[in-house]
Amino acid sequence: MTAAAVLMDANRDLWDRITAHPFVRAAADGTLPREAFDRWVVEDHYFVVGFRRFLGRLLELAPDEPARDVLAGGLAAITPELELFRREAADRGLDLDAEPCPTNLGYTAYCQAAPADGFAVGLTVLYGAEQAYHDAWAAVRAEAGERSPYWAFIDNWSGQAFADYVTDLAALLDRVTSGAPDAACRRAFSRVVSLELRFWDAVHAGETWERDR
Ligand code: MP5
Repeated sequence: MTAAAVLMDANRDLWDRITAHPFVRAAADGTLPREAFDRWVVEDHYFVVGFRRFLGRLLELAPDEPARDVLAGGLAAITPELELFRREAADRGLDLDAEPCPTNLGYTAYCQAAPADGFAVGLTVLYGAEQAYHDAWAAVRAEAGERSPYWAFIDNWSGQAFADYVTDLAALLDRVTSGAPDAACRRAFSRVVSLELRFWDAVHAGETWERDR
């Protein structure tokens, strides 16, 4: 079994809840309320801004040129992605400086902290987040067509280029863990799966910092 297969197998139940999440389903069948997608644009833009800084750190820790090639490819793809978010936010009149919700702040901060636990743990976090986004948007793509208002985003994470990148990340993870992710990697992957699910929950429900005292 590959490292990716070991990690996925251990988290299959939660993984299936990501791809069947009500936000993902509604984006696929065209019933997603406008405010929900607006929320996602602002929250995910925040996540990607933080994720780019995380990727930069991971690139610095990479053990060799083949690893740096894969990570540098991912880093390069983020600029056009951020431009897509900026255009969408401008079209929708959204404020990208809005405060992220607690779950998003926590997830983004977790990604940025992960490289402190070493390259293998950081790469596990990267692979988990990218595979989760690929699978979620591939589930949207399976139902929604090119005429979906979300097509640019759907294609960004479910197209061939991104699928190849995720495959390369899985192969790199297999190499650096010798096919057997250690306890720290397994824990990092489980956290990412839970945080992905909570991210969709938060964006769908409109989580805020307000709380009952
Ligand atoms: C990604 C993302 C993928 N944009 N948002 C979440 C919540 N998880 C994963 O990262 P990228 O950099 O957009 O490929």
